[in-house]
Amino acid sequence: MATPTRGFFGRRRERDPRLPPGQYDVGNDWPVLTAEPTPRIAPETWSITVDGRVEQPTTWSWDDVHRLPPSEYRGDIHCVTTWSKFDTRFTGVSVDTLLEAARPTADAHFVVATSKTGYTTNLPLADVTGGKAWIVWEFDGTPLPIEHGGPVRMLVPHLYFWKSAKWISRITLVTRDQPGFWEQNGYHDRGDPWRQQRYQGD
Ligand SMILES: Nc1nc2c(c(=O)[nH]1)N[C@H]1C(S)=C(S)[C@@H](COP(=O)(O)O)O[C@H]1N2
Ligand SMILES: [Mo]
Repeated sequence: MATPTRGFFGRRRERDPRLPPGQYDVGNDWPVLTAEPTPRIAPETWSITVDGRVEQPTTWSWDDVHRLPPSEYRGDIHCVTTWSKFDTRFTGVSVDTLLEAARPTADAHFVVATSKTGYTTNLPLADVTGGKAWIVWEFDGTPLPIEHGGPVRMLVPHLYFWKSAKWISRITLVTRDQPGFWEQNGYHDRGDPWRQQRYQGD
């Protein structure tokens, strides 16, 4: 009787430990996922405002953000549509730097990120502080393509990518959680890929 050798069936490839459950490695591709027409925003006309429950509402122009201490993210990103992309490199500034200037008040516990297009997404303040969130204008050392949110997008890579608002224009500090565009349409409120928080109730 022929006995299959261990190697024959045992050679299944090890799952990459960087891959959260239910995700696949998209490789060099970077899918575009946008629920609205892509806006054309000239860097000279772009600005970002941090407002709401802050002591010092502040607006930065394109030139202003470039004068802030630069900060880079190197690592992986995960989309709820099941692709993950490894070893990305984004450059911009840490959201911490913006918040240091605007100074959230003690009752600020959540943020709403708003795009120029009107897209919104909500996050606990704790998910955008402590070196976990950026606004970015470069990908792999080149200007962020407009379909990926250029000139400037938010980047919150430890959560599913719908939390990373493209064409970011405003970060508003609020006392209570305010579900954003996808969160009102069935997506999970927090979106942790390691816990597969895809939809409400997950
Ligand atoms: N302004 C805006 N930001 C957005 C979206 C959008 O439709 N509009 N889509 C979100 C979703 S669902 C995902 S998965 C990512 C996709 O980013 P990408 O197109 O650069 O891959 O952007 C997020 N940010
Ligand atoms: Mo998405």
